[in-house]
Amino acid sequence: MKFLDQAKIYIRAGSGGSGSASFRREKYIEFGGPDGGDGGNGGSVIVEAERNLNTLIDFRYRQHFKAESGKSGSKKNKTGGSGKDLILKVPVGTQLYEEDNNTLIYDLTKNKEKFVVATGGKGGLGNTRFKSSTNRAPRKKTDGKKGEEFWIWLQLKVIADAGIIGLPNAGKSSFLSKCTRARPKIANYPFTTINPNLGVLNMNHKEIVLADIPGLIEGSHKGVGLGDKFLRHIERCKTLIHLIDISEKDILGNYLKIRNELSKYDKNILKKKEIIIFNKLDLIDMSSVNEKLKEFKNKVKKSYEITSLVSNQNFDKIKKTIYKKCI
Ligand SMILES: Nc1nc2c(ncn2[C@@H]2O[C@H](COP(=O)(O)OP(=O)(O)O)[C@@H](O)[C@H]2O)c(=O)[nH]1
Ligand SMILES: [Mg+2]
Repeated sequence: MKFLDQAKIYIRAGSGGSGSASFRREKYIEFGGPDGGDGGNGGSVIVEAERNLNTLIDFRYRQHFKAESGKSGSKKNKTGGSGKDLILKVPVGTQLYEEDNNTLIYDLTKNKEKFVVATGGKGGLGNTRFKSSTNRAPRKKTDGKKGEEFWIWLQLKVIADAGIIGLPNAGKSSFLSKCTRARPKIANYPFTTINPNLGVLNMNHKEIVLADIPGLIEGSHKGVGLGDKFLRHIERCKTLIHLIDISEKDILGNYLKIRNELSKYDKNILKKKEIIIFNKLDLIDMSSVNEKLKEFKNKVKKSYEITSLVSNQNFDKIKKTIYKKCI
């Protein structure tokens, strides 16, 4: 499976460059003074959130990340160059944990947000710094400080205004691509989606971030199918868009199956705002649609929308509902 929503990496900030011990040598001056410059500071390791990324897969192939060290100082009081910072790009919603994978260091929740995880070491002092009235020719200089280094865990928990949930094949990915410019994989077999895809719905000058949460199935809280990996992403969505294929035999059962899975993972998820959408109206005749909806309405006293993603039926109305529940 390609999707990776946690990764352990080793980061090392650059060390400071050492100070220089040097003396001026000029042709007609017999004893030149000290002129050793300071070392440059080491580069830091900085983590930056990037909306266009949606997995931590890059961190599976590479585990060690090191920022550049500072350069040593040199004669003529030249300070060494600073080491370059290393910037690690991660998806928005990535949390940084200490090596125990339990103590939160930082939560990157906004696009372009940056956090310095490991600070580079300060550069050492050149011998010029140690000149005094009693010591005019100091040989003393100091080394740069070491940069910070340690293991950390990255954990991705997608943040979206609405998470699109439902059984495999309900039309979640199709729905995302209808609402936004995201282009998730769409196919007529379960589990085509293995990354939570994000898309932005633009309405009334507002941006609503939608996440296509891959197939939840019965037992997914126990790790069956791909589902449990993704349940954690739902935690941070404000609203749930629950898609149900109306052409399926037991639409009420299908609805309850997903709700049941959510509640087993975390009861609080059931308190989130909900938009129920019946999809694939084009596949069955109107009289059976009405019959099925009547039964559903009797048991679940909630409002719902109906559509066909093939014919775009009611789509403007659905977008307005999303806007109302998400903004
Ligand atoms: N006939 C019909 N097919 C649909 C509709 N919406 C989605 N599909 C098809 O159902 C299949 C599964 O859709 P997909 O978006 O991949 O479902 P997901 O597994 O929930 O992401 C694809 O073949 C879609 O083309 C619809 O309203 N009507
Ligand atoms: Mg899909």
